[in-house]
Amino acid sequence: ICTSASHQRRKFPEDFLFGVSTAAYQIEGAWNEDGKGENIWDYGIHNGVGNIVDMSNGDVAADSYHNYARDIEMMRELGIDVYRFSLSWSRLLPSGFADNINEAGIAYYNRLIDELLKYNITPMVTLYHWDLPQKLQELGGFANPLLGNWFEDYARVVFRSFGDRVKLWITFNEPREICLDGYGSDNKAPFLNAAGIADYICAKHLVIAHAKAYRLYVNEFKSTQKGKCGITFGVSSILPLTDSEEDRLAVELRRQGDLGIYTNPIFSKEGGFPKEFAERVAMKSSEQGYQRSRLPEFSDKEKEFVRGTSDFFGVNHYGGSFLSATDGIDDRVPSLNNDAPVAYHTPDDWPKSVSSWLMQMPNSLNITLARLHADYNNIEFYVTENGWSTYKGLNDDDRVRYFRAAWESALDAIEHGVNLKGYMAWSLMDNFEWAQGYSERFGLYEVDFEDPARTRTPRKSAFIYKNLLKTRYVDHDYEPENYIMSID
Ligand code: GBH
Repeated sequence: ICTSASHQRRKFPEDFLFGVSTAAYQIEGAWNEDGKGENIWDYGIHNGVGNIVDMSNGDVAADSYHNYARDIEMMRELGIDVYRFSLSWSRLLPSGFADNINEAGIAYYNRLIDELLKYNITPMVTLYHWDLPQKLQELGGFANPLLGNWFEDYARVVFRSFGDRVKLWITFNEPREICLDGYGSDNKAPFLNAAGIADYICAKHLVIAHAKAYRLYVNEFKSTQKGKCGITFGVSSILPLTDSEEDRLAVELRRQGDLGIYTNPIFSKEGGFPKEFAERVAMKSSEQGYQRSRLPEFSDKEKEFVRGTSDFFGVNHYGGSFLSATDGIDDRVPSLNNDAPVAYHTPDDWPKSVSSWLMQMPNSLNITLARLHADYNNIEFYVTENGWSTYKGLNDDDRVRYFRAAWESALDAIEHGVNLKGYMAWSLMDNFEWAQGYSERFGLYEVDFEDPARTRTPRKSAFIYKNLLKTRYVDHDYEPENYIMSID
């Protein structure tokens, strides 16, 4: 049993990488500058397809296209080791295809990468954080089986342009959110809302696209560039509400539908979609009158092609809940909720963020990592996002409370034997929070979105994170002396 006193002196390993995360559409702005093409968020919001709570968009966002030097100054203030950011596909390839490479886009990311390296900050680069070129969406996007070829061609341009300096690659950020939120609902671009069908088609094409990029890296770049290529999933802690067999089975089936359909093809021994979930969707589809399962199949050749194609497992973790079995009759037909129905429960005493979905579950990061470690043993993990939302304001004590608990939980996971290599806070600064616009803030630094200069100011949590990075243990009593930030 660890008392809180002994917790205080548990240190993160010397080679553990600390960082911060961002994503292109959420911070860059400059949506149509210097030859950038339109992406699905530009298109969806400008044409009134997407529903953003505050009617905002990412046209300017934190304007990091112009403010990247200040962003890097903030990273130096914090003392981070690694910066995870994403590339805008349509800034590099305006049509989505590699026929026309936008040199200004290449130059922007060169400036960013070179400035990071100048200060010994390691870039970790995500190729896709939700902003597909609109031209490719018009061809079906992730519903088109050729998506894998388009992604491979894009990845080749990226590896060739930046791989001499970038050694940590992530193909996709959060497959489930891409497919379930973008194709199976109208919460995210392309706002397709074809539940129980398009989300499953997307899942198959996405993992194949991931594997194509990974194999391209291995075959054409890895021996000279010597980097690693992985993928990042959004993983919540989901636990059965009771120890009844029904609750336990309902959670396991749902876990397959939420996560396993993306992770199993890549990380499991047998490959392909998880068996029980595939059987369930096949059965439901037949009951519903479909001539074949709504969940596509993998051929043996495809299974082989996708299996084992990741050097590490990226985890975006925020929170969790208790799940119970339910009959699903209130859900849309077809849908994931109907195929694998569950009801969500969160105790009243869990602290609430300002995001409806995000509550502070005790020891949640360790619960998530321990389970993944058990399922996919010997894999290297990075926590590629972890964070808490507030309204604007610099005194973010509840973010501090959340982070301290998460860091203790990360230390628990390391103690437990999880091969955790690094941790990245979401986010460096406030940004365009997708359907929530600018109404919810995740930043260590506040951004003034009314100010044309998009001034950034450190929150209390920034000082606390800085202290963690300096001491490498969680000091629960630490209070910043003054609120003046500087580069040490
Ligand atoms: C991350 O996803 C994203 O990678 C990042 O871009 C984002 O800014 C960050 O979260 C904070 O939100 O509205 O009830 O349907 C986190 C996982 C899963 C959280 C989907 C929001 C929507 C819940 N996300 N979820 S709901």
